[in-house]
Amino acid sequence: MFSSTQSAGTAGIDLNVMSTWQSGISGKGSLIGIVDDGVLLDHEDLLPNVQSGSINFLSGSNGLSSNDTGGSLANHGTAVAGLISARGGNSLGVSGVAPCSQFVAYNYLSKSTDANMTTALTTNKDVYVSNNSWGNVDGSGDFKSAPSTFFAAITSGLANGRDGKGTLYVFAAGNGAGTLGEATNFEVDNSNYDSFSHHYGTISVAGVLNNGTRASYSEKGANLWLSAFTGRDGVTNTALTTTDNIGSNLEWGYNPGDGSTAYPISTSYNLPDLKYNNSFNGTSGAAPQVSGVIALLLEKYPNLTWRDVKKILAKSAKKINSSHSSWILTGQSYHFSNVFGFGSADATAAISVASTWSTLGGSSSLKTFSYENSTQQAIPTDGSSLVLSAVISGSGITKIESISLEISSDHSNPGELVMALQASDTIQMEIHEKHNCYSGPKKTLPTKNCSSLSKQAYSISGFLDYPANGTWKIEIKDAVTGTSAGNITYYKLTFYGS
Ligand SMILES: [Ca+2]
Ligand SMILES: [Ca+2]
Ligand SMILES: [Ca+2]
Repeated sequence: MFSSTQSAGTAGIDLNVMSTWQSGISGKGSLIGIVDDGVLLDHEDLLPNVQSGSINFLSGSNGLSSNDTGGSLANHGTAVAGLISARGGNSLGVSGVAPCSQFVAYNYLSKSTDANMTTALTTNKDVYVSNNSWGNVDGSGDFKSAPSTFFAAITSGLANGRDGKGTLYVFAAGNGAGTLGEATNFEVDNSNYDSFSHHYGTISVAGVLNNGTRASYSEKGANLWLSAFTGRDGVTNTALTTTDNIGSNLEWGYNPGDGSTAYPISTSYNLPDLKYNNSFNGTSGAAPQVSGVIALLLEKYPNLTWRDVKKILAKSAKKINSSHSSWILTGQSYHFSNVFGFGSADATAAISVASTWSTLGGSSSLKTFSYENSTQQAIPTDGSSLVLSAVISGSGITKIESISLEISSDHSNPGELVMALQASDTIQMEIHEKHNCYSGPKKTLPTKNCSSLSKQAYSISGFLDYPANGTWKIEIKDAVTGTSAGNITYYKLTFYGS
């Protein structure tokens, strides 16, 4: 998180928290909701920041139980919690990004009913930031839905959290781009294919290594908002150091004391203190850093709405790996990449941008405008593009904050399609790429046709601050020529903004 005192990594490739901490900002008063498999609440370096109100869906109990909110199931959430809210300055273990923030934990992933999800995401309206280092199962390449209760819960929390200023929902982008060790040009999942990742109000976080390059597993997506730091296996590549779950015989967590780690690959080295591990990784490790940065920002400026925070984070993000071919300079002067989002989170820059900020308002003043078209337009079989147009006028939206695109097609294998959304100024954002789908979350399994596009939704972040009025073009190409290509039967654009 802070690069210059570490032996590995590139100086300046970090969250830029030091001057924020030195100015006395540590997340005090910011409440985090950790939606995960469970958190070891009485961990020595977490307990000082535990707030009452955690829910254990397995036992039905509220509050701090004797040991944790998930027993051996609390491995992942305990690591996530430490990255945000391990207490700093206590001469123990580690420090989270927001070392004096407080948190409540919900072990939804250990009993994942829709009702529990809604509870975990919305029951405590005082939650500033809801951290969600989870999504649908990675690595099959297929479109994965989320229940309507999910979208309702997020929409409700944006509108009703923090007295109408909104809870911030941070999500891991997903680890299904490939598997560890694969070339970075091997794409399976895209973050947008997972419906948990593309609500217009959420913040999807990609993972980069400590030299600013993409973590090979981190999913691309037009829906990405930010990046933060993560690692590999902790052996040949640096991984994240954080709090670790312990059991009655200290056998739990990613550092169970037997020289192995549970995820993603085994390693022969970890820390001697089994209450901490140095092998956590994935976009699950990146998202909590953004949650921590938001906790710092909201301590200093608690009146910012969820919309303010999202735009401040985009404006203050750091362009990393600046020669990467994915970077686009938009017509509104943002740098955007479908690998890195607007860039890596920068705490000190965010607080600086916020110091002169005029509020956008919350959900109640958010404008939406939709255009839809039921149609029957053939996708060419010769590799040329079908271009669908949407001429928008009278939207009343002069500054877009997010775009949602829904598409239906009778194409038998939409994995063959390449799709992009183009604004009036001809800047294009890639929203779907040619990829294989597998019969399970492993590329060694047989391939299959990807499931059909039935009002499949994609979220597009990069047209931030564009006017909605104008001519939008959706370009669709079948990258596997000669075979039947099918038709586009429906498309809908929804603009959110002010
Ligand atoms: Ca500590
Ligand atoms: Ca995924
Ligand atoms: Ca352990």
